[in-house]
Amino acid sequence: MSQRTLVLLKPDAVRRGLVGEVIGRIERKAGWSVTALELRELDRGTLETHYAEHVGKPFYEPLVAFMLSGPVVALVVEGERVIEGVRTLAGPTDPIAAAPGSIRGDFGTIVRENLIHASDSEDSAERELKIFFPGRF
Ligand code: YYY
Ligand code: MG
Repeated sequence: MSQRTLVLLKPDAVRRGLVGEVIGRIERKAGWSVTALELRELDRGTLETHYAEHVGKPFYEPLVAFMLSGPVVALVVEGERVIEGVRTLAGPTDPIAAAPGSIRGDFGTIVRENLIHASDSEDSAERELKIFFPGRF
């Protein structure tokens, strides 16, 4: 089942020069391809929409400050079961709990600075693609 998912390489990944490494892992999965890609700075409104489910939680404001701390790379990835697949490549939210071999497990230590966002379901992917690439998906 071919799908599309929204991936964000967070400001820590950009600052640390891990963009190529992370995109490389995604690109090397058989049959997957990057079909849109842009380096950009986000704004509060976009983040409030994107992270609507987390507004009001204790980690929300520090999360937004972090996501505004530098540019992100937004990309669309297409391919077989890519929604679940990119989440598997990323690993669990807490990088210390993430297995070595996963992106978060290999490169992260702090929960907030966990390098990558990936849509968590078909509904999320559809919603998030519209936020980050309006009119294109
Ligand atoms: O989908 P995922 O990114 O793995 O985690 P979410 O539970 O949706 O949280 C979004 C984002 O918020 C997470 O990637 C880091 C941050 N965060 C945090 O800073 N502290 C927490 N206790 C939970 C999440
Ligand atoms: Mg999430």
